[in-house]
Amino acid sequence: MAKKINVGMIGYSFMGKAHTFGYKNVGIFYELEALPVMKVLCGRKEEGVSAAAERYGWESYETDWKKLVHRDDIDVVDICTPNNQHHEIVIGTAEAGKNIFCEKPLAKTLDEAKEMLQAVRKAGVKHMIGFNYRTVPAIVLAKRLIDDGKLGDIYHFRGVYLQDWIVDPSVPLSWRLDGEVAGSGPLGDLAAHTVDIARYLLGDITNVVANWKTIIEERPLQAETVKGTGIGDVQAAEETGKVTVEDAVMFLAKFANGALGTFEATRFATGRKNYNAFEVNGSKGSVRFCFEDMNRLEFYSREDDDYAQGWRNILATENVHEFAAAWWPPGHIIGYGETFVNEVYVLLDALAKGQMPTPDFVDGVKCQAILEAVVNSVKSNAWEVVETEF
Ligand code: SOE
Repeated sequence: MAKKINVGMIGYSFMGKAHTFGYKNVGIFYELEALPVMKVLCGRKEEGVSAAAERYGWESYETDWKKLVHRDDIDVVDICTPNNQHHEIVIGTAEAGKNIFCEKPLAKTLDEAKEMLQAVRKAGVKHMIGFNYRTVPAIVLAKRLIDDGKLGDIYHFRGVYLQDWIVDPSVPLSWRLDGEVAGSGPLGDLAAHTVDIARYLLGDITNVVANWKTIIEERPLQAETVKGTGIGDVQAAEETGKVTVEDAVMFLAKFANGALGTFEATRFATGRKNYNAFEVNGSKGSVRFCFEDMNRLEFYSREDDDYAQGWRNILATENVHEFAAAWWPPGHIIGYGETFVNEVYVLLDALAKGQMPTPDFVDGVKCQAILEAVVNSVKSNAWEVVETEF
């Protein structure tokens, strides 16, 4: 009989649904040393969280996260709340001696993130941060090609994360547009992913210089969250409020390995829905990826015969492609939800073996340090050094 890992999850909207999808499906596709038990779902509104617990398949519900984290029958706490709650809940959970899986971005500020890392280190608990795109087979393939030297010396990383869900001025002020709750706009929500992918592929970033803009400064307040799966599914009120985050951000970066980086994140790229894309150029070749075609990686090699050089389009669904082997036969592609199943497998496999999952809170803090340097650069209008030792 496989061991069990008892999970308590805090938050049940978009990321809560995605993580639940992970726990419910991981045992179908992965041989696990320990199976997850979806013990308790936590949310502030009893009516909402009780209905979600029943629909999603959680054994029970709780409205007080402090009670959840102190339950003896919980082994790991999964934090899927808005960003402003991560700091308090992580510290309280670490003090309760529980392992932690926290959604990105780790925190609203670098100081908060450092305190969270200190708390989990002091408590000696395992910790993972939810950079789900690290489990996309095509992105893992990009890393394998780079690490195997197929691109040669790396010159450029070029990453964009483009959405357009708030280009309409009538879209209300949901929490992702409130600086007090989110900490930043597309910088923490989207560029955090691109920064993590860049670090996963090429290593640390040492300097940045940035620019950002709030394009629509006043929006209707949110009246209520309407049923639906979209992150922008909210009802507009009569009153309006100020947008207190950037709508679009761009920055240049220097990598420790000498590569040059360009980053862009916006929710005003009209027509782009979840356009999480990057290109890496090196002395021997290049790779290019776009999440809107997530099963494919484009690869160019100067080592091909000169008459045969061109962009190859690799379908990363073969057993030889990490994470792909767990899924369907070659060519039966996977989607966004499956990245959370892969991520939950990484978490549960590490916990069952008593190991630290990857990416962990050090990755979260290093990402936060880059985001913070971007904020500082917008203020100073100059290049900023990124803290890289934690
Ligand atoms: C909203 O922009 C969002 O849901 C992000 O919060 C997620 O991290 C990203 O994966 C998809 O878009």
